[in-house]
This record gives sequence, structure tokens and C-alpha cells, in this order.
Amino acid sequence: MRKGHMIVCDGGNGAGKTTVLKAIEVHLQAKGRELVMTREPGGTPIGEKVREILLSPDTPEMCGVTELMLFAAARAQHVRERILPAIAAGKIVVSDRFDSATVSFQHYARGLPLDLIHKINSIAIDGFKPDITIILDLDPIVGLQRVSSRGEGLDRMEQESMDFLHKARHGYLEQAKNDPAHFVVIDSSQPLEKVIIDVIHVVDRIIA
Ligand code: Z5A
Repeated sequence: MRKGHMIVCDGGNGAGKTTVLKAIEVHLQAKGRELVMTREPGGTPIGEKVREILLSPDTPEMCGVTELMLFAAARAQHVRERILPAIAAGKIVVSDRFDSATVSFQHYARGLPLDLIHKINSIAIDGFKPDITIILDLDPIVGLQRVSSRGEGLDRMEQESMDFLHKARHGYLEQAKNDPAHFVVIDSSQPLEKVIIDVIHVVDRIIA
């Protein structure tokens, strides 16, 4: 049996992951739990460099397979350098996105074959699986309005078409439907306080 836990928060752009993850952090710290807050792409010095390449709006020519392999390369380092050691030490790892994002964005939205995604993902994660993936579900139009209201400009992925973002949303809902033991969907069009209550409820069930 695992000593620690891994909880993933995922979903479309602007669905509120960053905001909700801060609330999870405060909640778990108040319970005195040892935490590792992390994100994908990123989470390690190598992963953060790969993130810059992936999200830079200066390289719109990046092809789908390159994109897939870069997300996987960052994940391979993340799992081995950060996630597995933390879980072995009994900590709770909370990640902003993980392998569910690759299935949604690179398969359902980008159109790469699912068997290729699974092959590459399985090399990256080497049999590891999060305890739960919480999907914050939101209409991409609302998500993009939320992201745009921050006034920071859009990254390479955020500049994709609405159709791409709708397909990614569908991909998350399909994954959750197909694996209810490992996915929970939370409606993030609800007021933030209610979204946080729903998420904390799931977190408490996992770490109990
Ligand atoms: N990607 C991929 O393709 N394949 C992969 O394998 C992985 C990722 C791992 C980077 O993700 C991109 O990489 C992402 C998927 C892809 N892009 N796409 N497309 P990211 O996580 O860094 O970027 P993001 O999804 O665009 O995250 P974000 O912009 O930081 O959004 P967020 O964290 O979900 O939302 P937020 O910052 O918490 O909230 C946005 C605003 O909404 C903010 O002002 C909040 O105060 C507000 N908010 C939040 N919740 C609410 C509620 N409930 N009501 C009203 N307002 C709210």
C-alpha cells in the first residue's frame, strides 16, 4: 500500500484550478499534513524549462507529436524526481494537471491516436496512477473570459480555437465517465465558495 497520496486538479482553461489549489493547500496545512504542491507542465527545474517551450506563443509551428513528447518528458522527470519520493515519504502530492490533460488535449482536441498517447504516457508515468483526478468542468467560453480578464495575454495553447477547447472539455468528461473510481467532476460555474466546498469534500475522502 502507498504511504502518501496524489490528488490531481485538472480541467479547461480558467476553470479555477489555481484558485481551488490554494484553498486545498490551506485546508491540508490546517490539518497538519505534509504537502507537495506542484504542477504540469513543470514541477521540476527541467519541467519548468520544458513548460516555457510548450507554452511560448512564439512557436505556433510546433507539431502535435513534438507537443506530446515534450509534455511526457516533463512528466517523466516530475514523477521520478518529485512525485514518487514524496509519496514514499508519506506526503500528499497535489498537482495542477497530470496525465488526464494529455488524453484530453493531445488526443480528444489535437487528434493524436489514443494508443500513441497511452504508450507515451505509460513510459512517462511508469505504472503510477493518482488516487483521484478532480475535473473542474466549465464552458470554455466562460473559461476564456476568466483568463482574458486577468489581462496577461494568451499562451500558445490558449490561442487554440474554441472547437479545440470544446473537444478537450468533452475529453475530460469522457475520461470521468469511463473511470468513475479515479475521476470526480465538479461544476466550476458554481460560485467559488461552493466549488471549494465540493473539492475539499473529495480531498477529505481521499486522505481519510
Ligand atoms: N496541457 C496539455 O495540452 N497537455 C498536458 O499534458 C498538460 C497540459 C499537462 C497549460 O496549462 C496548458 O497546457 C493548458 C493545457 C495544456 N492549456 N490549454 N489549453 P495551465 O494549467 O498552466 O493553464 P490554464 O489551464 O490556462 O490555467 P489557468 O489559466 O491558470 O486557469 P485556472 O488555474 O484553471 O484558473 P484560475 O487562475 O484559478 O482562475 C481564473 C480566473 O477565474 C481567476 O481570476 C479566478 O479568480 C476566477 N475564478 C475561479 N473560479 C471561479 C468561480 N467559481 N467563479 C468565478 N470566477 C472564478
